[in-house]
Amino acid sequence: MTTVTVGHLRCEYLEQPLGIDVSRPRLSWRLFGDQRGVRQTAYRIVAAPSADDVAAEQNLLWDSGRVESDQSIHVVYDGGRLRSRQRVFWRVQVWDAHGNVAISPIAWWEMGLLRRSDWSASWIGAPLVGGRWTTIPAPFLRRSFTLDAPVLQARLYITALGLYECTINGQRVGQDLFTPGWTDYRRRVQYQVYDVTDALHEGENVIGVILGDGWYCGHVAWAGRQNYGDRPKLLAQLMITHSDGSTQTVVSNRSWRYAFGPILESDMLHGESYDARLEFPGWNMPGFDDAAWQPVDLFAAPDIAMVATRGPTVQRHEELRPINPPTAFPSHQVTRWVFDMGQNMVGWVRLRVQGPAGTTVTIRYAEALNPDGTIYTANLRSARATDHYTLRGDGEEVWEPRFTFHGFRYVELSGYPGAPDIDAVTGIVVHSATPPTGEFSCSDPLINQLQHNIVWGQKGNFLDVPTDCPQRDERLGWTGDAQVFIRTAAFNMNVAPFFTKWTQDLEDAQSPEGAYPPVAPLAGISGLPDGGPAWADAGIICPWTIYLCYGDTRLLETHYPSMQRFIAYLERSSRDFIRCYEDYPGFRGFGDWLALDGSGRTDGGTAKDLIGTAFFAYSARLLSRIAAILGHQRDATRYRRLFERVRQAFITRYVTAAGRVAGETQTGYVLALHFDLLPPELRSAAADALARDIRARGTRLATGFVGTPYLPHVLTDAGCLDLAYALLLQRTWPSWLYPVTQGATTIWERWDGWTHDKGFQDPGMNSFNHYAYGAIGEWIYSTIAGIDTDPEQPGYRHLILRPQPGGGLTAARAALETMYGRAVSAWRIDDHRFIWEIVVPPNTTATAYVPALEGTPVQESGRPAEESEGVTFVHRDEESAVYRLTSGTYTFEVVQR
Ligand code: RAM
Repeated sequence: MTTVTVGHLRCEYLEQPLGIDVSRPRLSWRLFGDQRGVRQTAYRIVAAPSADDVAAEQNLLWDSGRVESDQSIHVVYDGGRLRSRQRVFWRVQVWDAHGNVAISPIAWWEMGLLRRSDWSASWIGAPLVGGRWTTIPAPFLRRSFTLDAPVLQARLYITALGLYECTINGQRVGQDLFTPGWTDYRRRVQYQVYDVTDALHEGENVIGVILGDGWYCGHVAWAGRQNYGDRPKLLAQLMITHSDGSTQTVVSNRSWRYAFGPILESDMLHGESYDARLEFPGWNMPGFDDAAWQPVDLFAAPDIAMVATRGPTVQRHEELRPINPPTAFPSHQVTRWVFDMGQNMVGWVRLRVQGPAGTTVTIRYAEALNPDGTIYTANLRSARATDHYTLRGDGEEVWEPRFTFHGFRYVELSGYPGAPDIDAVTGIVVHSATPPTGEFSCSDPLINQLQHNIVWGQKGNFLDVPTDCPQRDERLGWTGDAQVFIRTAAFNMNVAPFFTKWTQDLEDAQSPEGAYPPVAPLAGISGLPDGGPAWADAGIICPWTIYLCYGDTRLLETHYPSMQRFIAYLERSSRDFIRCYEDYPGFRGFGDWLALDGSGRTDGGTAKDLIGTAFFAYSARLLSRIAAILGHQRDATRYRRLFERVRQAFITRYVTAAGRVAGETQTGYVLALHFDLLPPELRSAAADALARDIRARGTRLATGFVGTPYLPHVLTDAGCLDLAYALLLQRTWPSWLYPVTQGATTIWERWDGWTHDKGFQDPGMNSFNHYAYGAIGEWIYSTIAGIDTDPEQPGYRHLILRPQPGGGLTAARAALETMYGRAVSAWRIDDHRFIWEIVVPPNTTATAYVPALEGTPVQESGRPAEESEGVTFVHRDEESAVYRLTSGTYTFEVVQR
């Protein structure tokens, strides 16, 4: 007897999303069943205005009918046109290959405000204070209103230019931080939707909002304040349906009042200052007398797109306790107390303090310590990263900032009344709510710590946009960094909605000529319209990677015209297919950023035109594949030809007849090999040259941001698995494990951010939380543990399971929550036996490469593999026995000689 169930219903990747604006949302579900070979053969979706209608199959907005198909993700809603605020209920029925039928529970999604005319609210705020470089107090806004009848349902549609925190009757609305999120506010702003039915009651109610500067008018990088606008503004629309069917709308308008209160300044980079003596108790509750508050200013509606929130919002996640009581650094003026959170984290601390009114506690944040144990802040550049709290003086006070964040491991308190104990500070970790999907561990604790550091680098830098770093005056959506790390990110967490939002930021930032910028959202700081090779190419690589990992064709479709403009721009701006040629008048790129062989500077390393041409070829080839996937055959052929031409230009210009690549840098070889830019007969000579260079450096890499991510893959594909492992296991710098041996808890920006002989690198650019080099994570998952997807059947529809043990590891295990369910690959070497446990998610298949020397028998769950249910023998070579698997759990075993 086999059974199968269906559930885990998702709409646009989300569980019951409230307020989406996708006119044809995509629906996904999962099949569940323990037995092998769970496979959907048909489905039927019904959608209706209520759950009862769905159950009774009446009043349907959509009935897909029975569709003979194994598709269970991204099925496009094809029913009646969706209106603003409409909630759609749906369920799916599936048939499997054994004739089982299953029906899912009922789920829903709800539409947001689809038209501009749905908004009757006005933009409001406080009068202008502050200028380009002066931080300002946060306005508190309130409005009291009366409800005459019980509330059946209420929705709050809300956004700001700046940041907002909203309360209704004193209760915070939602869990989201830094809303409405960062977009290029000159073009687009997101709004959020909340179900606030339970927060309202008959009688007097109060909506209270605090506005922060955020990215809109606070400091962004080194550019000063007011990059998008001069002061924060609010737009809020509360739409209430009473139980008698009547409706009432409360909107932001002239009737609101404001006051400046306890938040004296709040800035993303510099921190927050709060004077608790200036609080107005009860300001956001009914019964408060706001006679002393002033009427708000009204602003014209900006001419920008108002869109529903696409990506995950930032939320609070774990809380960290310092690992030791604080160390005191007394001086004649003040005692500084330094706490170690034990982890380089992003967020802030919750302060606990008791003392006389008017006492100010200063909180500073740092990633590292000076040799004397005081905090090291030189690398924060102009970011003050300091919070101030001034006490009310009425017993224990607990405080957290609202509109700032810091990247830190160490916290310094000064001005603290008395001696703080270990619980005076608690670390609050915040990041975009990208659900964890991957786990990796192995028999080497240093690699496990590396994986931990990669994950923490991701947490700290996925803060609404993918940022380079979270601590200094930068924190920008650097395109190159994002491109380099995206594949690793997609193992660790579900980043599909996160990048759906950010690829739009990237398109918004595209220049009229078609160039993609170095940072997105654009913040007017770089002055560069073109990010250059490996940075600008994020515009193609990122959507492509989301397609690979989540089967998301729509993202490709959405950005296809933009990608075409980019390739056209490259065609126009290159000379004889050489991109960023030597006397190119535009920006030639960042080179192999931070490589230790001089790349990125003019005096050595991998040439910028070589990198440019290699990425031109790669992007053209990806676009050719994308065109084919989208059914644009003519385009596919055209981009394929373009790739061939650029490839030929690369060979002519950079490759010798002996397989040497110009400059003979590691990154030069890596790009030529990885992007298939060599005549086939020269590949092994090139790989040999690469391997020789690595060995000549004492088994060390010399690659920067551009070459490093591909390096281990190139070595593995060239048959140099041992060398790839040796590089990974290298403990002296430059290497991934050197920082680990020095106690790092995140990935460093530089291979030599700190070394035992030189100390700290140049404080002008030395982040200890920069995920780019964490891109090794991709190799760790796909090669050590051996989980990968098949580009021909993306989204892990067909898994490639191919662990390649080495480096003396005796075990490795990875699990990945795919769109179809959980995949696992866990191997161990036990008494000369290789034992490999696999889970293939329902409705998928896998190709498993069992590492077995020729002639060695392979067992699966105790019997010869080829006789096992769900296992089909494919072929054997000297290294592995290859099987095709249906879904289910398997244990392979093979004796190793
Ligand atoms: C640095 C950023 C980023 C990198 C650029 C080129 O300032 O930190 O990591 O992409 O420069």
